[in-house]
Amino acid sequence: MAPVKEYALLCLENPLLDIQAVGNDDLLAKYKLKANDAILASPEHLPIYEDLLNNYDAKLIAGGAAQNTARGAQYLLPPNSVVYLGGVGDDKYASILHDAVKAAGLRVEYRVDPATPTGRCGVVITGHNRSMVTELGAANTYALDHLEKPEIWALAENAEAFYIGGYHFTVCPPAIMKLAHEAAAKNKLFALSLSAPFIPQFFKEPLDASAPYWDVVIGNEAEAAAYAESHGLAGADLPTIAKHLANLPKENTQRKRVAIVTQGTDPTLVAVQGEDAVKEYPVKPIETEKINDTNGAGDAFAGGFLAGLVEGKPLHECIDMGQWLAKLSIQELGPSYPFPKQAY
Ligand code: 26A
Repeated sequence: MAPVKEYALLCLENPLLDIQAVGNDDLLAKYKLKANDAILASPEHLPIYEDLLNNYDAKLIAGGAAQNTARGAQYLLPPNSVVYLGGVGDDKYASILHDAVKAAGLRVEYRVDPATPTGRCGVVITGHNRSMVTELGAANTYALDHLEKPEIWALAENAEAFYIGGYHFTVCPPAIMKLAHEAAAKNKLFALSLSAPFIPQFFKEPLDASAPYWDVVIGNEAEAAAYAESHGLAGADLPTIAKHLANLPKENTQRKRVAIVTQGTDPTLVAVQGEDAVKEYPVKPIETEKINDTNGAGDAFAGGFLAGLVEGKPLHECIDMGQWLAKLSIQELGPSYPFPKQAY
């Protein structure tokens, strides 16, 4: 296997601090939340952060979906393999994020907006479900000026693979497209997560503009179903949706697109552009008592999967690495990975 180039993987999205607690149906009802969802906070949601901290013994945990993925990929790769971009404020929450990524060996290049607080995500755990309410704060003021700084763009030019959290479509589609064009022009890998049902529902236009550039697209069952619904495929089964995603028109014809649909404990579905069969990969079994919480399981899967791709591993092994890291992550509190490090 070829050695991994320094900072071969560059990730972009929204750095957030998770305020995570075990909740109950009353708490969900109070803020009109679904048990398993991810939304942007409206004004009526804003008291939830203090509520979680004061009344539910919430923990502060480094989050932001693609930042979790970046930490996950770095977990499996040699030191200095992954760099992550996003926007934060100049506050206590940003320093908690800095400490967490430092411990994980992840390099971050944050755009600092001193006028806006670091973004927060309230995470309400009920059983194996998690409901997330995000106030993006400074993550929302990320802008192209940061990506275009010579020292930051040099990182993009150096990278061999990009991973975009789809949540970033709510923030700065031009930055996503700039990386997409760089990838296609130089035959680099461009991977995207659908992130949440509301992305294909409400951010269809920028999502679709990026679609021709996807070499890899990852979503869970709810995100795939939401994509289908907003693209005239309502009610299609998951293998059909995976196949549809894999075979959308593609800009860079030197790579075949891979579409992955995860579905919790059910098998991971993998469709490859131009191939008839949609393959199923059963997930790694785990005893229910060992599951701490499933928040971040999908991010961990993407992290393991991307680490495999960056190392040039065959597809089936990349899937296995994703499933392995997801299994480790759900045994931790929040979107975290065990320390000391376990070897794959
Ligand atoms: C724009 N939104 C809503 C978001 C997020 C988000 N990350 C970026 N943008 N909403 C929730 N998350 C993160 O998802 C992780 C679990 O997959 C949370 O911070 C959490 O760590």
